[in-house]
Amino acid sequence: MTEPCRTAAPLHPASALDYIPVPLLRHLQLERLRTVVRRAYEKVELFRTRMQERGLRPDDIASLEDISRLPFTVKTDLRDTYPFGLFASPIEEVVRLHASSGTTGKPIVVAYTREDVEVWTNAMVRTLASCGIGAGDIVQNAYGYGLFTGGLGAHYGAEAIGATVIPISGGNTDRQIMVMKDFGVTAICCTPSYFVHLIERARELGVDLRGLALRTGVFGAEPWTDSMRRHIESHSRIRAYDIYGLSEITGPGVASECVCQNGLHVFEDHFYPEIIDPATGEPLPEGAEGELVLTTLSKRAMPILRYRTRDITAFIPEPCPCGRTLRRIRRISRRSDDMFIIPGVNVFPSQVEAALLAVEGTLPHYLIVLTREKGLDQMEVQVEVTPEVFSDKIGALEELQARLVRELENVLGIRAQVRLVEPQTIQRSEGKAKRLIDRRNLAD
Ligand code: DLL
Repeated sequence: MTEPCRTAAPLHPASALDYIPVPLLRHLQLERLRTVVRRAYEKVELFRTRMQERGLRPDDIASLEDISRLPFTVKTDLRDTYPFGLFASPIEEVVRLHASSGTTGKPIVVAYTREDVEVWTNAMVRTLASCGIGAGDIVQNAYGYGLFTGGLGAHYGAEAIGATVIPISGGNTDRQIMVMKDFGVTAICCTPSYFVHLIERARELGVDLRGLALRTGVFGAEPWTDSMRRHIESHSRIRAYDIYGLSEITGPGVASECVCQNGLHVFEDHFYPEIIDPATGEPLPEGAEGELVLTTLSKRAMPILRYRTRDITAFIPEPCPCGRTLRRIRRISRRSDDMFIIPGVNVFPSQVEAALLAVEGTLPHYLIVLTREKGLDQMEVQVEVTPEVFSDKIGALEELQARLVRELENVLGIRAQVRLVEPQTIQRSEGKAKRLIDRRNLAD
């Protein structure tokens, strides 16, 4: 943390729970855990069978530590029970469905009762409040509306907090910029990569975001780095906050940064977090990096026990200067399944991003392309350079390329090829950015 964090705007009443004394929180969590385990056991065959296989009955969960006796749930469990197999409520009580497409095959479907939507809204109100948003803010919601949880999740939260919501959804970038300017937008919700695109398009249209009323960005749904945050903040003069969530657990609203911008507070009264060793499944000591596992404590339509998110993070043991008692997790910079292996070395796209942004003259638009030539894996990093560098002499480009190769080698320990490309060459996304193309199987 480079600067002391400011005090938050007047608190929304829903945020009171963010400051709950820890013993009370643990008590509440245990009560809710026992209820949700019972519900999962009684209503969902998969959970009942898994618990029975372990000789476990709901009453065996007598303390929070007992959570580690429960079986994990993984993404394929949601696929295998597609579409409604994990529902714990009859369809008459389900008021909403969302779905997440995933990379292959059928999507996973998630369900909400009216109470579930209320809990989700409460978590989103607390998310937005912790980013300093409240009544009087004009919120441009550029997360996609539809089966993706980002749009409606942020919408319900922003409306409930009393802000004015513009449900513009993703895409149509020129119109986004017009609305932002003409309506006096003060806060925007979208993916960080889309906001980078907005900055760039605004500049092309002769609009400097630094001169607008915009002051807050609520960014999530994909990994991003602190270097990316610095890029965003300096090009738009906003405070860029990181928010985290996933459809399986609720959508956005699982965890959020506060004004300190140093770790995300988990809304632990609704979502119980654990960090485990992804290889052994064992809980890790406080502060160690591992896979985040989440249990829904309040969900009715689709309770999920010990969901393995594949997202890699760590608890931050120290209390947060903002005064919230909710535990913090570090920014999620990677997923255990977005790692790729290049002869003997494990690489995460976020490491590539950090290396690229450490070198001046590049833009945060990049693509990693993996190929296999004569049985050997090749990694090429395509990165856009600023218009200034691009129009410079060839020598400058070559020097930049050499610097990038060195920086990547420093960070990754391997030599990658770097291809500098003109601004606007790499495809922009309206939602989650695609950073990796793996052509190794095709190229064999
Ligand atoms: O992305 C929900 C969401 C919407 C979160 C808007 C934040 C803002 P899914 O489409 O199910 O749900 O994708 C969930 O996205 O497991 C992470 O791998 C990744 N992810 C979400 N937020 C972050 C973040 C929504 N702040 C998956 N940093 C998760 C890094 C994130 N990764």
